Amino acid sequence: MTEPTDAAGVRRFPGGFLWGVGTSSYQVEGAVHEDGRGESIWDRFSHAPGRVVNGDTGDVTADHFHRWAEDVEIMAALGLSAYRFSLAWPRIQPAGRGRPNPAGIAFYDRLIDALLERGIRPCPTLYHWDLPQALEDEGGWLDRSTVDRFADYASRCFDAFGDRVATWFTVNEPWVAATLGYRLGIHAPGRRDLRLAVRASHHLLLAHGAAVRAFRTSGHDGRIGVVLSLAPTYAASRSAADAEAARGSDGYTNRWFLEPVLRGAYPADMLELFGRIAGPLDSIQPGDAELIGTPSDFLGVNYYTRRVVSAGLSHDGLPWRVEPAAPDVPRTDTGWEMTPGCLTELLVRVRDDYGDIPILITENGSVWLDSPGPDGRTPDTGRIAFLRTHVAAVHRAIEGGVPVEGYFYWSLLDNFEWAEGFRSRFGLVHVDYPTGRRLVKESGKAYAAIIAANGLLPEIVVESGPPEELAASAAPA
Ligand code: IFM
Repeated sequence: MTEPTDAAGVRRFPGGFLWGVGTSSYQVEGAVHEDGRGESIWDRFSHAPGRVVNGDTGDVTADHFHRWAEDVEIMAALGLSAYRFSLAWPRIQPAGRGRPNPAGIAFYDRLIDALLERGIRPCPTLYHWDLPQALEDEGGWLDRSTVDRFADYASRCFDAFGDRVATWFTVNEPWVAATLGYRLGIHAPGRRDLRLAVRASHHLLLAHGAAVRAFRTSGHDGRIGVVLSLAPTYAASRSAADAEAARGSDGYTNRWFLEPVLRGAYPADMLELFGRIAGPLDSIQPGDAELIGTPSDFLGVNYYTRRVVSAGLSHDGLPWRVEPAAPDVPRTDTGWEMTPGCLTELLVRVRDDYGDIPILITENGSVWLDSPGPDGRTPDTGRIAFLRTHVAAVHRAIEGGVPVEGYFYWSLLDNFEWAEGFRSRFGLVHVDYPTGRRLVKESGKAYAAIIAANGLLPEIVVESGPPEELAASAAPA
């Protein structure tokens, strides 16, 4: 499947490669009280004082609920072949259970049909963190019954949209949902306890497995898989202690999710570590790992940056410390290191360790704070460099034989960036708050050029100069 650099110097991607963008319901939709939508944990959390920068909420955000048709036109103009969005569980089942809300289904019907009319593949995520508050009140992801609720919700989505949707994502970033929501308390529902985070992560993984199983029995054609946020992890030095710390941190962020999903078993070292530090893992029952490992059709990989760790202790006893960003590595406007070379390494590692499961890059993006000038142009050169170097990194992985089948830039629109509110801008399209006016940034145009060429033109990726320098600076410590 390798498509090497062609005679014209274009780094071509395989035919049929998916070029997409991503968003999620709470981050872009707004309209939180319309058409019977129920309350989600993020409505409750964002309205609590002090939880989100500037007191921002998703009440209106990018107003995608009303402006979806315009957004589909923008996607068509960029030449996109796929759109990853999420279904808001509280729009479909306002209280998290029971008969679907017809108006909620109708919204996604309209969106899906319009995408298909423009030749854009709809790729919904079933769960991108907006749990119905009614389920949270019954225990949420700490309670095993939420897994059953989720399987039921997923089945209803397959029934409603399965005739038109060929690509399904189950759960977005269970590590982030569990760690930020239950260990660090900076995402909904705002708990701070490692024991709870481990429990929530297990139930989120079970929810993934239960949804895959429900899909298989639904009789619908199509493919389904989870979306994991993977952080290639490097030791800060060559010392044995730092190497051990890196292995632990990798186990916590990556292997705890990869291994049950792709091998049907939790990693023994992490079971031992969590059992020792967080207490008995009594939420894990016989047969659970097998359910999580129900074969999926692909792996969704979200990649933003690497992680460098050293020996030490976290506030709650995990035996590693995450190092601050290195001063000599370029950073985005949110301070995250730009390390495209680590994306290639990550993809090769996933293939080497877990075999040839097809991979979709389901998120990759960066924050830059440029805004439109008087001429309406947003010259976001940082985002363009990020995009090009990371697309090049994916191409390198494909050349190395990794079966990457698609790339979704995060995000189509500037949107509500969770606890960061609106101050972080991830979009290829600038959104003016509160008017909602959209303006495609220069990065959006650069992405359109990549899509049109199905690859990187030589003037975009050069053999020396900034992009390769960035990749080189990403070599593991
Ligand atoms: O905006 C988020 C998204 O919801 C999940 N993945 C990471 C993105 C950037 O932080």
